[in-house]
Amino acid sequence: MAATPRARTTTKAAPTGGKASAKKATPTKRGSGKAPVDDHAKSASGRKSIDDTAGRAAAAAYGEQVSFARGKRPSDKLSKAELVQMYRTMVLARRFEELVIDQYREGNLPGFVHVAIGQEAIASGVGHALGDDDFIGSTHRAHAHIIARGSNVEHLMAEMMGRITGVCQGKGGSMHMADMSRNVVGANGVVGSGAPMMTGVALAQKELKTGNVAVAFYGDGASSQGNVHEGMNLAQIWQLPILFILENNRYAESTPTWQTVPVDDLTVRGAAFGMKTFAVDGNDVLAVYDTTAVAAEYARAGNGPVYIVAETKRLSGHYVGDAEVYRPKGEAKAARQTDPIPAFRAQLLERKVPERDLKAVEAEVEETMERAVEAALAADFPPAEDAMKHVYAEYPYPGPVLGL
Ligand SMILES: Cc1ncc(C[n+]2csc(CCOP(=O)(O)OP(=O)(O)O)c2C)c(N)n1
Ligand SMILES: [Mg+2]
Repeated sequence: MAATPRARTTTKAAPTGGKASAKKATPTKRGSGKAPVDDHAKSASGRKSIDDTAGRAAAAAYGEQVSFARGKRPSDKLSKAELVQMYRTMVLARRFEELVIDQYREGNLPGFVHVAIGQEAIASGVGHALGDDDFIGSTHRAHAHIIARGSNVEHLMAEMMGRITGVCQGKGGSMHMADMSRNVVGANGVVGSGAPMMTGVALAQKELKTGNVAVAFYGDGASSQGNVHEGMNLAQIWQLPILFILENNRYAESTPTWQTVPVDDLTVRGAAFGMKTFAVDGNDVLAVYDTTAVAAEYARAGNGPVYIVAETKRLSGHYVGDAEVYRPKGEAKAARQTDPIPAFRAQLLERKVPERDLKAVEAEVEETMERAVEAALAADFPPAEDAMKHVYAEYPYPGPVLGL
């Protein structure tokens, strides 16, 4: 995986969050980073008993989109090669998960699997805006996040299949894979637990003065979990270098968000902690990149945490095998119109990236993934006598521990 650009931009986010006087976001045109209109508003307006006017007012002040003067977006500095790498990350994550679905159906992949098809722009935009030494903590839907950190897809696929060549020697599987060689502290089966976990990682970065930031991904469902609120609260109290990135796909399993969250605009949850908060179109990879770059620079400079709400759509079921009977008619088809991969491909062509370069990337990803599946299928399972190894940390820990 090619190196990602290190986004230590000096571009200022405007306006600054947390001020009631904050100016609303300006961009409106396509690709400008404006978060999409809430297409679930109809469902949400069916809720009569909760008046969220106050929440909306607060969100108007806090949930800004980052706006930039002409030519000042961090992504303006990306070379064509870097843009193509961002595209490759998205295509790689998509193909990885398509093959995961195939292998699951073939019976080669045990456990319970969640894919993030449709959400790749968030993974790629965040992954490419971070530095190599930054940390991420993910969720039960982690593959794309980890791939965007540059983890080896052969080892990830082997992990999915419980093989000894896996990134955790086949003992983690989809929901518990970690890759400390890429500062991936872990996927997580316990919804919301990435927030307090990464708050701890961020505390370590602050104490050790590493200059690194921690990123905690979580979903709209997780945003109601107590542990998320505890993590955000402590991070703000201690002014830690952490980005809380909420991927708002508007479902928790089969339950639409409007049935479980009493506010329509989730940015208000950052406002509750007085936290700098951004809203972004999570299907626009460059907008995600820009927002993350600004947020990471802010947190890295010691200004405290940033909360980012990225609107997106899950184009697959909650888990592989989900019949999705809970989806309103036509929703899945409509969602496919906003698929971030063809959208970014079109944007690259508009920016005069030659189509042959994109085709070459697509072919290379295909080959890479075919090889990864073959290698995983050919690898051994870990020996039974290793079952109790690596359950508890061994001291002295062989490292690496948080970059020490
Ligand atoms: C603490 C905990 N509660 C419940 C679950 C069951 N569960 C797994 S995924 C999920 C939905 C999470 O929704 P969201 O946070 O929006 O993430 P998404 O699945 O949309 O990516 C739930 C409730 C769990 N794994 N852990
Ligand atoms: Mg969700």
